[in-house]
Amino acid sequence: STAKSELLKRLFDADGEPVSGQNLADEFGVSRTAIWKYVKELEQEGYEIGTVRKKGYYLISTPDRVNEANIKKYLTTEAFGRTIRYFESCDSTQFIAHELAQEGAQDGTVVVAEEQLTGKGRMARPWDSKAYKGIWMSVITRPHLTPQQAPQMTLVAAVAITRAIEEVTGLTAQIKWPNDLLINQKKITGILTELQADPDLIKSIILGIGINVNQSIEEFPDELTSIATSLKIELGQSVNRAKLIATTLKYLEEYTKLYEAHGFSPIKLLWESYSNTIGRRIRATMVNQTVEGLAIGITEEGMLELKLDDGTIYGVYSGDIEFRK
Ligand code: BTX
Repeated sequence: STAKSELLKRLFDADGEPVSGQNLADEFGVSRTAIWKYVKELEQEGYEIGTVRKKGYYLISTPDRVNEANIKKYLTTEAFGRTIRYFESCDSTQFIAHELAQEGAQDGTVVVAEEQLTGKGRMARPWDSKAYKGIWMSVITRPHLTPQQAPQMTLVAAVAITRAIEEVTGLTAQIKWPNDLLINQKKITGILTELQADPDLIKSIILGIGINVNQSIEEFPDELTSIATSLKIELGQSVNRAKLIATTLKYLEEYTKLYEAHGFSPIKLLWESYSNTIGRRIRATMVNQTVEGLAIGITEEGMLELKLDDGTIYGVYSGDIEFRK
């Protein structure tokens, strides 16, 4: 309601000083109870509001939200994030992004939620997406790439997110092929790349990005406490999610353009500089087989190259890897 947003504006303008509920009620032509109800609603939305007896209400803090206005404060991109669809709660931003892409959403459209009820990882695995604690977003991209070049967008996103985390927090994540970012060996980010394409034409690539930002360790489910971490845990202080989203979109746009214009080589260099995978002995589990060998590099196709014990070179196109001694 307009009275509610006017109330909020007055609280802002008062800069922490109390604002009389009675005066506001008189001015807006509503009851004091109505003012009190608006205050309660604002508290529901995450504003912290204090009361001083006989003096009125004062603003303690504004909510940390990843809504359009907060993201756009930091946004410097041309296309990415220029259209933002924001949800307090949803099943999965990925589902919504697929629908929007089908309906013709423009390149760089972002779907972001405070909470996902059924966030998903690869192969329908669940992705824990606690309310207000992380970045749960899907970016609809329409790059000029062939379907063969699409899977490498996961690596483009991994590099972009690593750069953004570095810029905003000073922390350096390591990329574990193909789609995990780790800090201190624990998962900080997951990326899910999905395609809408005809056999020879990409319609859209939907980049699902999950970043653990402000969870404390107790806020992860038990089964994740030994494998997951958040930026707050690693840094010892909270991180501004809206700023991290805007910075991620900046690098995502920059590196997508770089990939379109100059192919995979420059991305490959960046990726290798952040990777913890090359030079390690790993086991790769694919749909119908498992191989073990030394990770020697990634190819122009984003495939992981393993040197097996018999000396043959084996390309892993998709799958999960674990490090071996
Ligand atoms: P993944 O299959 O590589 O990883 C999923 C696995 O990661 C799970 O099986 C679990 O072990 C672990 N895991 C689950 N939740 C978390 C978490 N919050 N932090 C660390 N580890 C976790 C990774 O898939 C791709 C994830 C993409 C998530 C984004 S969020 C926005 C978009 N919407 C959506 O539903 N998914 C994407």
